Amino acid sequence: MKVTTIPTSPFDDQRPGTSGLRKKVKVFRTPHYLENFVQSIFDALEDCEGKTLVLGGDGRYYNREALQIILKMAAASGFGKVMVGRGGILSTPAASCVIRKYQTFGGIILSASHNPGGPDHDFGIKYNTANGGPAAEKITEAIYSRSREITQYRIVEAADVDLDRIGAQQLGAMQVEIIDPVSDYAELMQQLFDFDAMRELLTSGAFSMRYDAMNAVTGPYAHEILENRLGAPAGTVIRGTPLADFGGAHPDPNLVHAKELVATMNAADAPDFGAASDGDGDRNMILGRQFYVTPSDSLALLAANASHVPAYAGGLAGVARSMPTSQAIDRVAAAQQIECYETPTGWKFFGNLLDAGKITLCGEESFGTGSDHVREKDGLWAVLFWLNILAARRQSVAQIVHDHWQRYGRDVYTRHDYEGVSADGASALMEQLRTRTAELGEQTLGNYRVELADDFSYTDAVDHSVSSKQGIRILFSNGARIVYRLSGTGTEGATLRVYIEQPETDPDRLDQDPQQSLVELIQLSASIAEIEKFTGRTAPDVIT
Ligand code: G16
Repeated sequence: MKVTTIPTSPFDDQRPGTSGLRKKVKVFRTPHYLENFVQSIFDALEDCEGKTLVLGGDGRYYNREALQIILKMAAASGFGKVMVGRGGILSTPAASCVIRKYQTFGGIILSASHNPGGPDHDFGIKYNTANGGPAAEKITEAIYSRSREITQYRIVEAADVDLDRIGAQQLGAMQVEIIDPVSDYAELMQQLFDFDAMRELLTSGAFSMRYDAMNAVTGPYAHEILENRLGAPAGTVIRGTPLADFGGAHPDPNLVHAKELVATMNAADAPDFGAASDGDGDRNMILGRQFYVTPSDSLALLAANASHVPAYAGGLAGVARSMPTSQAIDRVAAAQQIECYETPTGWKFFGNLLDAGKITLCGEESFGTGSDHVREKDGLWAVLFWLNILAARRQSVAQIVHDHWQRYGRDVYTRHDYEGVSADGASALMEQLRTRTAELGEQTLGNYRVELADDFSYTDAVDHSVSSKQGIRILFSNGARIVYRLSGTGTEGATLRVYIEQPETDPDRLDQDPQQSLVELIQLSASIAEIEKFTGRTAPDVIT
C-alpha cells in the first residue's frame, strides 16, 4: 500500500485546551488542519511501530470523515492495529475502558463533549495515553510544539474502512478491528455495582426513572445497561439514538439544556430519579422528584455512601476535586479521615493521583464524576452509582441529600457563566484581578472579610510538576469563596466562569435557593471583577 507524504505548513492555533483541541467543523475542514494535528500527535509520541491504538468518538458531524483520515494516517505511521468502535462510536469513558482492558498504547477520542454538533458547530480531538486518561500537559505541549514546526504528514492511499462491520479488516500492514462499543463497558459496570439490587428496584413497580441521553453517545450504553441488563421498562431512556447534530440540541446536561427532562422531573407525577449525560458520555446531571442535585453535592454524596457499592465498600484511598468544585467533599474526607486533593480544572490532573492509588473517587463542579475504574469522568457510571445507593437506602433523592446536609452542612453553591464575551475584555478582567490579589487580601467587603486572594497554582503530588495561573480565588474568613477563571473548552470568544459558594449549617436555612442565600456574594463577585465594564454584560447567560 502506497504511503504518500504531503507537504504542509503549520497552523498557529493548535494548542490543546482543557480537554484536547476543540474548534468549529469548518476549521477542522480547512485543508491539512486535521492532518497536521494528527501527525503532530504521532510525531510527539515515542515509536508507534506495531503499537495498538483505540479510536472512536461521540458520533457527531464529521466523526466518520475524520476517522477515515486518522486510520489512513495511523497506517502510514506504522501502527500495528487500531480498535474502532462500530459506526465510529465510543463514549469517552468507554474509550478509556477499552484502552485499559486491552492494554493498548493509547487512543484518540473525537468529540467536542457538550458543545453542539453539525456543519456550523463544534468538533474536537484528543489523545489519551496507555492509562486510559487524557494526555498530561507535558504531552499536549509537545503536540503543540510539533504542530508549530510541522512540514509534512504521511497518509496511505486506500479505500475507506467499513466502520459498521464488526471484526478485522486490513489497511495495508495495519489491522483495523471494529469492536462492539458497548459490551466491554457494560461488563465493567456489572463488576462494580450491585446489579441484582438495582434490578430489583427497577422492576419493583414502586420506582421509576428517566434517563436522557440527549441524542448523544450514551443512548446505546443506557439502553443496554438500564433496559436490557437491569430490566428498566422500555422508554426509561429518552433521546437514546446518537445523532450527528444531536437533533439540533445542545448536549449539555444542565438545568438549561436538559429542559425536557427537567420539566418531567418537576411535574406532579414525576419519576423518582432522573439523569442525563452529555455529547460524549462523561458528564452527568442528577435529579430527584422536584429536586436538583448540584454536581459538587453529588460527588460528596457518592463518597459518603460508597459503602453501599460493592467496588468501593472496602473504603476509599482518598478523594479529589477540582479547585472551583465546592468544598462539600472535603467534609466527607475529613469525616472518613482520608486525604482530599485540590487540583486545577481538567480531568487530566486526576490521572497521576489515580495511577498512584492516592485517590479512588474524584469530581468536578462541571457535571463530572469518576473513579479509578477508568481514567475519564463517567456519566453513566455516576448514574449507576446513584441507582445503587437508591436501591440500598430505599429513600428519595431529596431525602438522601437532606440527610447529607444535616450531617455535614451544606456548601451552598452556584456557577455563573458569561458566554461568548470578547476574548480581550475577558483577559483584561483576569489580568486586573490578578494584579489586585495582594491588595484584596486585607479588605473587608460588606459582611465578608477576605482571608486570602491568589491565583491558584498546583504542584502535582506525584511528579511535582507545577501548573500556575489556574484561576483567581478569593477566600473569605467564614469559609465562603469566589473563584474566577476563563473556560478552556469554548470555541467562540471567551467564557468567564464565576463560582460562588458559602457553607451553611443552620438547619432552618439549608433549603434556601442558592441565588437568594448567596445574593451578597453574587453582587460582590460582579463588583470586585467589574464584570460589566470588561464584558459589557449585566447578567450571566447560564446559571447552574
Ligand atoms: C472538560 C474537562 C473538565 C472541565 C470541563 C470544563 O470537560 O475534562 O475537566 O471541568 O471541560 O472546562 P472549562 O471550565 O475549562 O470549560 P468536557 O466534558 O468538556 O470534556
